[in-house]
This record gives sequence, structure tokens and C-alpha cells, in this order.
Amino acid sequence: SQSHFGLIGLGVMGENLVLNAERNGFSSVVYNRTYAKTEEFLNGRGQGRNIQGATDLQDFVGKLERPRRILMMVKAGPAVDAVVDQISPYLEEGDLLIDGGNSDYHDTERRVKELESKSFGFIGMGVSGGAKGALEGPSMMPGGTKASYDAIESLVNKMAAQVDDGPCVTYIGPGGSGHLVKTVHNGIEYGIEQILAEGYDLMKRVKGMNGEQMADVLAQWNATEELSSYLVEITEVCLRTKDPEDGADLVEKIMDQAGQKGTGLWTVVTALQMGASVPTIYASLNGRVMSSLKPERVAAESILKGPVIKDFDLGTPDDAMAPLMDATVLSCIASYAQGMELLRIASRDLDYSLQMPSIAQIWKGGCIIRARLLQRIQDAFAANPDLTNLMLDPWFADQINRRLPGLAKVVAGAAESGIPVPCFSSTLDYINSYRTGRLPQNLVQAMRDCFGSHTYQRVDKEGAFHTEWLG
Ligand code: NBP
Repeated sequence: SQSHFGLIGLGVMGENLVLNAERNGFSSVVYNRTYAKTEEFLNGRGQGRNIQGATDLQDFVGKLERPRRILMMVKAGPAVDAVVDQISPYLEEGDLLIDGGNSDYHDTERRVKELESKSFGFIGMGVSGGAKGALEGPSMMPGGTKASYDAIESLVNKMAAQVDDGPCVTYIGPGGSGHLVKTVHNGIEYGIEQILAEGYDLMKRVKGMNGEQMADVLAQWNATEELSSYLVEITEVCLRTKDPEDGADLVEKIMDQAGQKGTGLWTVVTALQMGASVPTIYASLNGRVMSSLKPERVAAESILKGPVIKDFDLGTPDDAMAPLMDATVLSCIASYAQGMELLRIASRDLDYSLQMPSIAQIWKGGCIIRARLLQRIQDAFAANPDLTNLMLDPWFADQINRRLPGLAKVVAGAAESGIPVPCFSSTLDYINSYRTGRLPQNLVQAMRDCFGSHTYQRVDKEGAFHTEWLG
């Protein structure tokens, strides 16, 4: 018999997503380039379920009821184009192809344009939640035509994580908007991961705390409205985990080189191209780049002498490391503020009509950046759809006004101890720049006019002015 739903690509994500769809009542058919994986899946986790396998794409398409709903979960990039090319000849009027991988939104723009002119629909959908989210309910960010979305709505509504006010999926907008939103989600994720790593580094190197002691602080943070989140929760687990071989903290055995697959870079490149300021997110990306220079850093350690680490006020476990918590909260707020600001600017420049409250809503469950704070973000944009920056919302402004001294204290102490805190310090500069009515770029303008006659505007009269600075 014919299946309701088709999945291409039995990687970690595909396998879990098809089990999710089947559990929700969608009989499924799966195809994987390497057939051995399909067999392995059908004889393993797929056994006893309403899931059948297909040996090739023609067989796959033939096993699906029409209009066909097909989710591709293959490696982003050329693999997506290859699968689209191979399957296109078999698709018919009304069929729908969904790319659920982490595709570059420019590629999705192109694919939507190319494929919507054929008879079938194409959706670019970001999926977040890792393996567990994919199985139990991820957050999904689909973009493309509204008509195409309507055809998959009943499927994705059931598969997505559910929160108080609905499923964690909504129509994002046209073209590549779904993948852009997923990219920015990942950029925010990079930021929060680096922020938590900086807090760990300070607790360890300044206070000499061990994994268990740090995990206890993270547990306290996770009980607060400001920091309660999935990433804080798993950080606590990571810090508590011991190496089974000797019982020592496992994190201390892990090589300090962080990998990346592109979405953090795309967030920063997109932001710079569009004139959006995302310094905290950039600092987290650069933190990964610096981490990859392991041999160079080890060599430089004995050549470039910094100050010795001195004890400074990071708070105590009794006050949940208050100044460090201030720094962590404000840096997380800055990551969200910068991500939302980028989306607002991208929405305007690309005509995406993004709905900020809905984006915050679908990030409240299922995804990696899910956090209680997202309710406040949703409320802020619902109360004021024209909000230019999250930091101007009264609740967030109050957080910043209360916690800025703590952040400054942490950055100053880290600087005097020679400990890098790229996200904390970028956040401090971001907030201080944003709240400064007059910045020193008047002098930059003077220099530009001096060497290149670029002209400048004046604060006291209208017009473009030029001075013969060098006489
Ligand atoms: P991978 O990114 O490792 O992709 C594996 C799948 O791609 C396999 O089924 C593989 O088939 C297939 N594939 C490749 Br590689 N090249 C192909 C080609 N030219 N033609 C057809 N199939 C091809 O799997 P994943 O980690 O499950 O991720 C899938 C997508 O979801 C990616 O875009 C990823 O960035 C995104 N994503 C991943 C996560 C996560 O936590 N892992 C979370 C959110 C999003 P084979 O078996 O024949 O090699």
C-alpha cells in the first residue's frame, strides 16, 4: 500500500524524524543513497513499524500517495542539488519536496525559484533539536510559498514540539526565509555555548572550582527565569560527568578545539553584509576559530607573557556567582537581541515579512536554544511589533540596567588576569556602544575627509562639508 510520507537520507536526523512521523500516524517510506543503511534501519529501529524501504528513487516515489510529501535530510550543499535532480523527473503536479537540512539560505532562494516554476513545490525548512528533538518533537522553520506550506501543515504541526501556545512550527515566509531563520538560530546557539564556556573558564581558573561545584552553580542558574534553558541544563550535565576510567571530570580530558559546519559563519557574514551588528555572535565564532589554532597557541604560551591570574569578585556559590550570572544573562540577552535584530533587517531587505513573536514562539520548545527567556522575547515583540532592538523593551532594559555593573566587573577582572572572555567583553562593548548617544566616529569621518575627501555632515548645520585639512 502507498505511504503518507517519504524520507530521503537516513542520517541521525532522518532516522529520528521518520520515526517521529510514523508515531504520529503517517505511514512512511524511506530511501537512502547507500541501500545497506536502509536495510539496517528497517531491521533495527524501523522494525515493526509502518515504514517501508525503497531501493531507488523511482521505487520510492511510486510507494507514496499523491500529492507526495517528501522530506530530504541529506548533507547540505551539492548533495541537496543531486537528490533534487535525481528525483525531479518522477515528481508530479502538487507534490512537495522539503529540504530539512542546514542549507545556506541563498541556495534555498535559488532552489525555490527554480523548482516552483516546475509543477511541484519546494520548501526549505530548518530543523533544530538534534537527534532527540527530531524523534520527540523538534522546532521547525519552513519557508517557501504559503500554498506549499499549507500542504505540509498537518504533517509538521503533529511532528513538532508542543508548547503552551501551540506547536513549534509556523510558516516563516517566502524563499529561503526558513533556512535564514535556522541559520540565525544557530548563530545565537554559538553565542550561548561560548558564553557558558567563558563562565566555566573563569570559575575554574580564578576560583579553582571543580566540575561538581560548577555544575551546582549551573543548576542554580537553570532555576532562574533569566537562564533556565536547554543549553544551561546540558552544560550542568557535561560538567558533572566523570571519565569512567579514573573518575576525573570528563570535560578536562576533551581537546579544546571546537568544530563548525557553517551556520555561525553564515550568520556573521549575512549580518555584516546587511549592516546588522552581531558582535557577541561574532566573538563566539572567532572563539572557535582561535580554538582551532591549538599548536600555535601552545607555542605562543611561553613567548607572550600575560599577567598572572589574581582572585577577583565573581560571587560565591551562595549568591549563584552573582556578577558572573550578570555577565552570563546579559551576554545571552545580547545574543538574542543581535539575532532578532539581524532577522528584522533581513526581513526588511529581503521582503520576508518575518513575524518576530512567532519566531520566538517556535523556539520555545524542541530546539537547542529553547529557554524561558523566549517567552519574554515573544511578549516584547508582540507588545511592540516595531521594536528596533530587544534591549529597548522595558523588561530587558531593566535587566541591563541592573546587571551592567556585574558584567563590567567580570570583564575588568578577566582583563587584569589575562583570561580571554570574548563574548563577555563584546557584549559589554555592544551595550555601551548602543547606549552612547555620541560615539567617536566624528573623528573617523574627519580622517576620511582628510585623506580621501569623503566629506562629512555637521551636527550644527545641514549639508555635506569638506575641509582642506592639510592646508
Ligand atoms: P549528514 O549531514 O551526515 O548526512 C547524511 C545523509 O546524507 C546520509 O543519508 C547520506 O547518504 C546522505 N548523502 C550524502 Br552525505 N551525500 C549524498 C548524495 N550526494 N546523494 C544522496 N544522499 C547523500 O546527516 P545528519 O547529521 O542527519 O544531518 C542531515 C541534515 O540535517 C544536514 O544538513 C545537517 O546539517 C542537518 N542538521 C543536523 C543536525 C544534527 O544534530 N545532526 C541538527 C539539525 C540539522 P549515505 O548514507 O549514502 O552516505
